[in-house]
Amino acid sequence: PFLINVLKHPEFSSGKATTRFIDETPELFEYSKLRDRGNKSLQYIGNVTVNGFPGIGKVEKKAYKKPRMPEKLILPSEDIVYPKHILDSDGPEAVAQWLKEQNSVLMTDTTFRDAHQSLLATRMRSKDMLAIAEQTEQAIPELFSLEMWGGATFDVSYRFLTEDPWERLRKLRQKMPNTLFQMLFRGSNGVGYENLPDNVLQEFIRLAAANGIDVFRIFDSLNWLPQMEKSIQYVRDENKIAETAICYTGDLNDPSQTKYTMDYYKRMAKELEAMGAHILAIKDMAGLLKPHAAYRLIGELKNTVKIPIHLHMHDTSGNGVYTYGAAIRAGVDVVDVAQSALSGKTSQPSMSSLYYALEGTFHAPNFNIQNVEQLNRYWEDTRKYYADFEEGMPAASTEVYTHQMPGGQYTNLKQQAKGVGLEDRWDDIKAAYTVVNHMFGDIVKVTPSSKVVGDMALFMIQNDLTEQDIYDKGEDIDFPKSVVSFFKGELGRPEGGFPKRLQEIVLKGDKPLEKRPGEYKQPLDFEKVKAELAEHLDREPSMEEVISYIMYPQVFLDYTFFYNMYGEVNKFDTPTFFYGMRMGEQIEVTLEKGKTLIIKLNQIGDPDLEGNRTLYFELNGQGRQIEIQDKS
Ligand code: 3PY
Ligand code: ZN
Repeated sequence: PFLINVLKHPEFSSGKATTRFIDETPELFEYSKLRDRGNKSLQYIGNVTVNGFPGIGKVEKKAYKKPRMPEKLILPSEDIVYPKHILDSDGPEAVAQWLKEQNSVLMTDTTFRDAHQSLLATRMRSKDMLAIAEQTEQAIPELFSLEMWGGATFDVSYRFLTEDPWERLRKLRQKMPNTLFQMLFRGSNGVGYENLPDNVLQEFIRLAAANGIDVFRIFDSLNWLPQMEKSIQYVRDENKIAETAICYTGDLNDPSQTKYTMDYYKRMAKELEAMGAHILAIKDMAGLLKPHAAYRLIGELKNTVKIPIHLHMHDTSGNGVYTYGAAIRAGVDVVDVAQSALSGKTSQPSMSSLYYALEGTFHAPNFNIQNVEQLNRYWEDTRKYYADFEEGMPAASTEVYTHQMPGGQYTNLKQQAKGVGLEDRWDDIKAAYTVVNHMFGDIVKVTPSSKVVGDMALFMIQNDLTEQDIYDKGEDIDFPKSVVSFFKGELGRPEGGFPKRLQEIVLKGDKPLEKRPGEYKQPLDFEKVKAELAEHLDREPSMEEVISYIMYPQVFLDYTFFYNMYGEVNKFDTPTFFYGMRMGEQIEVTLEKGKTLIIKLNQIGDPDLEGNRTLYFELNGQGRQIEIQDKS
């Protein structure tokens, strides 16, 4: 098609064209580029229409209503104070000081990160966030921050959504210039599952800050402080907010609790403050903090440290708002909530429920509830797109107090179990999870330590092994890689050390690390990696791409391969992205301002002998046929 355009071009046919003709006539390239983009889009739609989306399979596309948008937002008053402005002008300490001066409890909205990670297998697409981003900033300018990056969203966006997470960050930043952006950072594991060299952590934090992150919630999956120290320093070096988290586990008020006691939390809080934390977070990733324990914990911590306290929890048990109420009475400064439509169960408690629970009280949060109800309608409608990823629990479940599984892991482990045909053994897997936690010495369970416990639980059920079998036959057992790595000390050290006997069984004579894993790692040579990646990409990569490739080499390469094949699939509306098109349907895809593809699917042919089907499309009015292999 490109050559045909050249031949038809008036300058070419008049004989005036020179060898520089092609260089000097860019509209030909534009035209051929748009055609190419159109073809790639049809390939994607054709494929997902015929073969379905990974993890969902072939499902008939439903007719969705366009999500309701806010229509009557009360806009922020002129004198509103945005913590983002305080950070940018006066630095992180000033934000911490400002937080402590507020009577109203502040809120972090997790809808764009943890809420969908914990309810919808992290599958929320940027397009659905961007569509409501500006209105979110207008509707709730009183937010402390918006959690919208990090945790599992980083690799999932490459892996399953063919989206660049950096682009998500930059685009949201453009639409929400006045809101503090918060991310979840897994200490020495960055946004991955394994220890990274220190210079990689540093470069990642530098880039995240440069692209728009303001608040870094740093945690370690075993609450081991040496794994957090470097990250805290790197965030401070960027003049951003280092929010350091203590992961909450067990039950503070249980008289038999010997490890995770009030003294334990107080000691950690003091050490984190001394390391330079601007804010202390209590990260209750499973939702185990009961109301009376919350009152006690927050009250005592307020008397222990000077920095403000931010409470994060999951509403798995259904007690979330009650726990928040107690924590707020004890003086907590910020709590994490989600828009109602994406709240509750394994997600965070609802922002609006909390509003009504506290209405009229001294610490009541300050925001316009009618604005929030309007945002919520958008999320009610948008959540429907993701119905096929709703693998979670159907209602609140107090079993979490027994198995202690983090909200973000629940759906993932269930998927993992399904993947190995153990879906029917879910109750047994939960029970094994409890047993494994006990065998490991009652550890903090959060990514990636929670994955180790989950892998081991699944492994025991899969191989019909009891706890006793592990001790009796352990020498002959090939343990999952993550379990070996844990006992080797590659995630750091759990409180109270490793259970010696099990460690010996798992390591089979290998010696555990004596120091922080990062100390064994050489700084990575970025120039070398960059050159390697340039070979793969056939162009100079950005530093963001280099760092993504370092953390997720195969995932990143698969993403670029897929992107080259199908183009900007992030521009499709979500139902089309997951379900393709119905026969006779017409959609519009805006690639950029002034460049819209109008796509109509007229017919799907029967498969030929090789299983190929021809799909008959119209692309901007012109007939197009695409051949797709039917893999069913
Ligand atoms: C993550 O690390 O992704 C988490 O959400 C941990 O709670
Ligand atoms: Zn969480």
